[in-house]
Amino acid sequence: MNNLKIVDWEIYNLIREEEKRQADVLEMIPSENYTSRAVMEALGSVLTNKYSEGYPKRRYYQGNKIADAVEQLAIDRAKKLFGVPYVNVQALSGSPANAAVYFGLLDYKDKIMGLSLAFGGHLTHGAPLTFSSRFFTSVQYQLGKDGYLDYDAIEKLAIKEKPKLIICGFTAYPRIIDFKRFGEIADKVGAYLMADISHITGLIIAGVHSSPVPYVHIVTTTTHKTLRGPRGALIMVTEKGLKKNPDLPKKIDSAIIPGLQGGPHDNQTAAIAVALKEAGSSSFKKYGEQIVKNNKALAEELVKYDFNLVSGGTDNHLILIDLRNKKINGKVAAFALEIAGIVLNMNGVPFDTMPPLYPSGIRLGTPAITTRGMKEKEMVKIAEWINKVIDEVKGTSLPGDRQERVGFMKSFRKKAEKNKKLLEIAKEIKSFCSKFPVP
Ligand code: DSN
Repeated sequence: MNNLKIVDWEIYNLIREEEKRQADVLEMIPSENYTSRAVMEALGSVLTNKYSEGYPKRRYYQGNKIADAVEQLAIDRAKKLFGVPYVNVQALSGSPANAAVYFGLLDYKDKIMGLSLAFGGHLTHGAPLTFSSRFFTSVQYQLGKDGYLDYDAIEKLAIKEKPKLIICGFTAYPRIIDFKRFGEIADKVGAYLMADISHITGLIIAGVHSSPVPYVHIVTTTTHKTLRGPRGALIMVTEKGLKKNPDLPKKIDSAIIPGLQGGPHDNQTAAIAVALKEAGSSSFKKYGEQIVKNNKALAEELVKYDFNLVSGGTDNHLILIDLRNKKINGKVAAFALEIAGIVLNMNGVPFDTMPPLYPSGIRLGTPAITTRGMKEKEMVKIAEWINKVIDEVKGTSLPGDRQERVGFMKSFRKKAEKNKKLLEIAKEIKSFCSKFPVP
């Protein structure tokens, strides 16, 4: 980054600091990962200079022969990897991808049915305040008391509400999704079925989670989570989708442009193509398998420390911990863990009585630390550290009053930043992390 250093030392230094932060801590936010250097090189290439409104061989501007080849490669690789007949690689990220599907398929106020945010659905799956509930009529399903999807209840709701689109695929669900069952439910009520597999794409490619492709009409995914690519998204139509409506590709293409976006980011498209090539390798299969092995090992260890895991455990890359038995709020815990070098996120848990900004749980996972080469043995140590941190701060009670909570968090942060035990753990983690190089 020699040029950057000369032109803008402030941004240069911030990037260097972030590089160091990412290397020194355990990155355990389950939606984050480390891309390869090859992906970053494509992302930082001259392709960022080009405008390419339209699609390969159908561009509005001149000079797009190379952009066409880049986009076509990304499309072809995605088609092959997922086994689908149509892919759009232009959505800038997950939310725009989902928006394009809704605007392409639905009319204003048509009914959509997704998992509630409070139970692990995504914002764009019909959550209040978002475009998905403001432009469309949103009906939301929940998890059962056991933390699992309750397919009978989902079916009953679908029969009652008759949504035009059902959404499956989640952001905080630690179990395998039965896409076949979702397919049967959607077919029964004549709804379109979309699977948002953003979190589990890498696991599907690696064969450690079943694919939704035979059962759903549309698949969306971000490209930067378990897939390990740049930020971006794919929208796919399946054979089943084409059978239901042969116009789906056309509808989605035109929902992206001119509907929602202008020119695609060709550098991003190239980086997606690189990530797809990497994901097609045999080492990626091993990577996906190891994510799940690590996560299961971590879950087993956490249970030994009396952590209450939503649904009792995990089948995939993420773990949701309900901290109520530890008498600590998720926000307080996430902050203390960050001081100690364990980066995860606060998260609501099913039937949470706390508001989203002070939820009762935390969400963590193994995609990024698996990229660094950590294995089951390392999970034992990580669980021990998590337990030590929570032990250090548990019992820290959050004031009931909203205003008081803000002041409380400020003073908690100040104290935590000087807490000797947390700082000691951070040091240990930094030295531990140095043995597992970031790509
Ligand atoms: N922000 C993503 C996640 O963390 O799951 C979803 O958009």
